[in-house]
Amino acid sequence: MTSAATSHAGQTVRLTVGQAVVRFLGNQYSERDGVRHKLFAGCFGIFGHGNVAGLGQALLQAELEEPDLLPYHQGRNEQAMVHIAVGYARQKDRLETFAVTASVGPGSSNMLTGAALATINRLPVLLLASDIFATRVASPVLQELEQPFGYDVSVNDAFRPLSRFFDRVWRPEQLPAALLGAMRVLTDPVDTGAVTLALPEDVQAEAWDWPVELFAERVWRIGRPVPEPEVIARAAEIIRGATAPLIVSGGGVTYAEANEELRAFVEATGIPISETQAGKGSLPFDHPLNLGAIGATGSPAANHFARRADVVIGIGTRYSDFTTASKTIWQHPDVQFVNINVAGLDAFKLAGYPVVADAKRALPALATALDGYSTGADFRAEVAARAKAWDAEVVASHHSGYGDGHEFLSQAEVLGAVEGVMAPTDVVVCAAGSLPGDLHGMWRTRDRKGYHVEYGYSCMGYEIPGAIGVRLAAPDRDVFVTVGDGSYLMMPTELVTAVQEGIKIIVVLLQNHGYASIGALAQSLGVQRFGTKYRYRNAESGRLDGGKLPVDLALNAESMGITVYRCKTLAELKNALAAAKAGDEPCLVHVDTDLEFESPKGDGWWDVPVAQVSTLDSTQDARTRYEKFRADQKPYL
Ligand SMILES: Cc1ncc(C[n+]2csc(CCOP(=O)(O)OP(=O)(O)O)c2C)c(N)n1
Ligand SMILES: [Mg+2]
Repeated sequence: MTSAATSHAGQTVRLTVGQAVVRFLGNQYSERDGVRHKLFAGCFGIFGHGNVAGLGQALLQAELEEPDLLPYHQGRNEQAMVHIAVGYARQKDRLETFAVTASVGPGSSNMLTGAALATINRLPVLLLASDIFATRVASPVLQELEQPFGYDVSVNDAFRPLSRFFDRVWRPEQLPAALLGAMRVLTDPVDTGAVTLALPEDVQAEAWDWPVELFAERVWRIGRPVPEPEVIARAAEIIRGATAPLIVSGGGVTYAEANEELRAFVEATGIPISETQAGKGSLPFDHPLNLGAIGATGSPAANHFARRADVVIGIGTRYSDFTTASKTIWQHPDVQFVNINVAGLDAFKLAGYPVVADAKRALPALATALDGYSTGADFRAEVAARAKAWDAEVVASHHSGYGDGHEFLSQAEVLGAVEGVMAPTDVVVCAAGSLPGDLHGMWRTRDRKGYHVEYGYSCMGYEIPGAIGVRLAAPDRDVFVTVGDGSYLMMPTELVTAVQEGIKIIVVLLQNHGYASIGALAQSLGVQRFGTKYRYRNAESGRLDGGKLPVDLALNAESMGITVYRCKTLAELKNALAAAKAGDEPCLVHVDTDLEFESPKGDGWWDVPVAQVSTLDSTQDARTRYEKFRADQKPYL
């Protein structure tokens, strides 16, 4: 949806395709609820052949002549630049984002993982992938992948299944339609995700006479589809029949900025909420009707009510396997689902009754239709009591004194210390490892934008760049990144970007010399922590079970110019975190933690198949356990 541009009929302006892209992007706006936002905060880029003389030249010219049009930022790794854009877009509730430009071949294909991540999380990012010559005179060029079956194929075709919109601009005339299509998808809450424009390197530098109106300011209205009254009436009828209803609150609640509508709905009806990873923070953790995390990493409180629920109201959730505990979490024989979602794909899941609408519009309508309905006082009291009991367990784990009796601190103690220093509106960022599970289950979120765990793709390496995006979007909030040593090693590169731009992120690096998460998973699946510890190859056994590797990640971080605090004790950690919070610069707090410590958690299951036959006892035992859990699975439709 776009408002009309002012008429410049007949006038043209001669620009390269690269210059036209920059000028166009700098003039796009989004609008929701009457508030206008510049759609692109800027463009991240790493140059090489393919974009240096096209988009690179255009960005330089803009920086010198019109610095606010589309400010350029440098990244170290193309995947990381996409993560920055994703972190930014999520913090901005999908109303604003960044563009990312990369060079031909590896520069562009490095963005593939970021594209998948953005699309899975339904977050808008614009990827400007450089492509091989349209003219093909000099083919094959450096970094061109040749296919014997078709000369028009390049590595960028791999973006097609990962993007919600893909177009390759072989000719300048194709550019206006490609740009408008890209904006339509980026600003559509149903379709949004990675949008990729593949721009051949010769075309980027080619001049064209563009109609002036292409560059007029355009405002893309982000709509709020309203529910049909008949649909609301039927949804209310289903809910009225419930004695133990439960809401599953997903990321869509927050993206729709429907948190207050959700609060009003639950307070009027007494229906408790449970939260997915993206939905964490839908309500403050201590709201008496917030049961906290649901599913495989859910709290015992939420999972208890999930098992009992006769009507489940999914709001803005895509019902991932972590949310449904691989479809074991619903145990009521007649459980029914009512799903409020802008996306039909999600609204129809679990054979639910679909309310295809915006949560901010649907919730008040449903509350009105449910006038007079409320869960019982005993039910509400039990909700509050179970939530409180779990919170007491969480707080106890923060103060367990584990580190006093062991070589290293426990992860729960570290999380308690981090939470202790944070203001309610500060943001915790994470993505992969054992931390997301602990954070989902245990983090005491106090603000609707205070929790940012990327768990659609759970991509190791998202943490640091994602946090940079969050901080760029919310400079008034301190951003604490919790990252394991494995994820850190995948992508520490953007520490350099944080230093370069003076972006204050506080990285808390938990060094446990391996993969606590996959180690525990492997053990539960009968695979004995195989391949999950960072150990020397042992000359005697021939296996990777020698001494610890002498990696010093604190030194590694220091070498990138960031201030580093090394902590061994809880007291040192608390001091370091306080200093980090008080400072203005990015910094990294390095702390050793126990690889085999397991935080308190609920009993949610996650379906990861176990070998059906094996010569190992550990695997056979795991298979027996696996089959028991599988019997609880409700393979709904
Ligand atoms: C890019 C990527 N590769 C592999 C995985 C699978 N994986 C999930 S967690 C994990 C280990 C994480 O290790 P670390 O960051 O040290 O955290 P810890 O498990 O020790 O808490 C792996 C390999 C992933 N999520 N992302
Ligand atoms: Mg680790």
